[in-house]
Formats: sequence, C-alpha cells, structure tokens
Amino acid sequence: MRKLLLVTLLLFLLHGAYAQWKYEPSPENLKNREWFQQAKFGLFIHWGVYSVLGDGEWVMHQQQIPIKTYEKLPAFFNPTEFDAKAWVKMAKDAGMKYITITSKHHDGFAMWDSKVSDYNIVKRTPYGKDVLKMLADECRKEDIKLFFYHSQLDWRHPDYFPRGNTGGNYTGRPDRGDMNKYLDYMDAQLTELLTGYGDVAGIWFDGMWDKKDADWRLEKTYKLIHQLQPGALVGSNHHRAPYEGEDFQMFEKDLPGHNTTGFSPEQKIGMLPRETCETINQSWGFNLKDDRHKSRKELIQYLVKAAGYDANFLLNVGPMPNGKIQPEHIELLKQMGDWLKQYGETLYGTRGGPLTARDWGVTTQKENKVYVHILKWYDASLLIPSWGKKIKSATLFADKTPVKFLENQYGITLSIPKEKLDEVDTVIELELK
Ligand code: FHN
Repeated sequence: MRKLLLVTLLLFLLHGAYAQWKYEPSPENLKNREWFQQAKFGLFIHWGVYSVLGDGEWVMHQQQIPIKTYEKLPAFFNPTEFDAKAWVKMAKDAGMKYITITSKHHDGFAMWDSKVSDYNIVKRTPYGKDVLKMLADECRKEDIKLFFYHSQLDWRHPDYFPRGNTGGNYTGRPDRGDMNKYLDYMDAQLTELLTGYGDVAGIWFDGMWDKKDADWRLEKTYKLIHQLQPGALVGSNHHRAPYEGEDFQMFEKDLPGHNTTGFSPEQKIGMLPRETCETINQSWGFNLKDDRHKSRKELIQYLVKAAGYDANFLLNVGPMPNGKIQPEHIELLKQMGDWLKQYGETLYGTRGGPLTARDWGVTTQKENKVYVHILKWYDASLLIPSWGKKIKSATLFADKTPVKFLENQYGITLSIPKEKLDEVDTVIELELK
C-alpha cells in the first residue's frame, strides 16, 4: 500500500514538473529575438519535389496521390539551375534580412542529406546535392540568417498515426503506427539540421493543426532545440496563442488580430515577437497556372502594415523545379528593395508606433521619431489622435520638406500638399519633444 502511495506521489510530481515546465530563454535567444524584431522583412521559400508538378505543395493530398506513385517524383527533380548565391543576393537586394526555407513539407521529403531517411534530395534525385547546405553556407557568407520550416505533419511516414485530417487512406499506409516513433524520427531529423548547418536562426514549425489535440511532445522537442542551439528561435504555425518554449508568434496570411482567412480564430496575441507570412501570388509552392501576382503597391503596403502591427513580413516565393525563381517574382522583389532603399529607415529597427492601425495607415517608432505611414488618404489634411507627446517637428520623409501641423484638443492635424501624396506610402516623420 505504502509503495503504491509512493509511486502515485512520484507520478504526480513528475506530471507536475511537466505541466509546470517554465522555459527560460538564453541570453543569445533574447538577443536574437531583438534582432528579429528589428529585421522586419524575410524571404519564405516553399520548395520540394512537388514543384515538378507545378500545382503547389499540397498536390499529393489534393490529387490524392498514393505514396508509391508520389515516390516517383524525386527522380524528375533535377534543379540544375539552382544557385544559392543568386537566391541570397535576390533576398538581400529586396531588403530582406533572413530566409525561411522548407526543410521538409507535409509530403515528408527531406531537402537535405538526412541520415535517418533516404527519402531525401541527395539520395533520391538525379541532382544529388544538399541544397540546404549550399544555402546555409551562402547565407553565412552574406550575413543573412536562415530558418528552417519543418512540417510536423507527415503524409508519408507510417508512424504518423493516428492520422489527422489530411493524408488519409489514399496514401496507402497501414492502419497502425506509433506516433512516439514518428516524433523520435522528427527529433532526429531536427538534430541533423541543428548540428550540421551552422547557426540556425530558428525552426518554423507547421502542421500541428492536422491533429489539434494530439500529444506532440512539444516540451521534449523544444528543449532539444534550445539545448542544441540556445540562440535559435522556435515558432509554430499552430494558429493558436504561443506555447511554452516558443520564441516568436506567427500569423498566416493575416495581420495580427485579424482573421480574414479563417486560420486564426484562436489566435490570441501574446508578448513575443511577431511575424506574418503571405504569398507573392496565390500559392506557396510553385504553381504553373498561378499568375495572380500581387502588385508592388500591395506588397509594400503589407510590409508597412505589418511593421505598424509590430510584426515582420515573411514573403513567400515557390521556386521552379529547375531551381530558378520566376522572373515576375524577382522583379517584384527588386522593386520592393528599391523602395526600401529610400524608406527602409522608417521600418528597420522600428517598433509598432504609438497609434494602432487606422483606415488611413499605420505608425512606426524609433526612439524620439514616429513615422506616420499614410497608405490611403486623398485630402490635404489628416487628423490623427494625440498620444500625449508633444511634436517638435513634422517632415515629409521623401524630400524632407516641412509639414504644417496643429496640435489641439482634437489631436494632431497634418497638412500635406496634395501633390506630395504618394499612392503607395506618404511617410511623415514626427520628431517628438
Ligand atoms: O499547409 C501549409 C501550407 O502548405 C503552407 O506551408 C502554409 C504556410 O504558412 N502553412 C500551412 C497551412 O497553415
């Protein structure tokens, strides 16, 4: 009897320790969070064997392709035109400070030379090279940080069981499996990524939403990551408020606090650094038929709005199976870079400004300067609420001409000559007293 009581007590204590795990981010981690908050703009890359079919990264599931058939794809994946240098230069010229690339998407195919599974780019494709290694080396050289997107959901692994909402019967897997074995495999693959590719800026998880209430062993996985690379930031696209052990919060295709896409009904905004991701056209992975590219104006305004919401913008491209990025996307990124050369100062290193987003735009702030980004306004004067600080001067950021302003009980009225209004972003720099 006493023995039983003792065991029960022990189990209770162990459970308590688990439930009360309190994550203490390392000093490097905190420093990297700060860097992340200042970085503002990153390149998202969805690339895998699915690009061969030119129908997005969900093609296996959407076309219900059995694993046996899908496994024929790697033999056609030969991205001989892949040039890590060109990709990194493109990102840098666009004003981006980091890259987040899919190490493994839901189809389970590893884009690096994994030792725990031969279902990878080196062992199964005629190309036979580790693209993540090449990219990591180039990023290091060019001072661009590299994150790995890693799908927890896996449509191929037999032990991903019980199955979630996707990757069902059509895959041809047996109706049994051991989820713990799958998670061991996932941890082993993450260990490879965190030990063989230099400093990894972070792991960007996706897929928990496939089995919302499963035990994903987050504590074990997150502890492993923080132990292997204490500086690496952990984030997860579970569409919920952050869990213990995470270092940043992400939003998919929506600004923080919005839910236009339906992904974020449970997204409570936490205190962690934020990021929102969006596609450059309508697809994540390469889609041959998708020509609904966003405009320069839409993309710049999304970046500016994200900054106003204190979030980074992670903008996605889906490279083609030959390893090149679509010329239309290269051009759009270049245009964003050109704009940032002129206006970057009003975004990089800033935080969300003193005013919450308005119909007309957003504000960003750095020390005693507030940047008012007018994204939609047609009149010659704009009344903004006051936030209790006095204004010393107001200047049109573009050409440094003074802007007339009036502070009274109604707020601050800015008078902007109509011809100075810019249809993309009219930035007024306010210097505070
Ligand atoms: O299913 C994925 C999708 O393919 C893509 O990777 C996006 C990126 O945020 N996330 C998932 C959907 O939530």
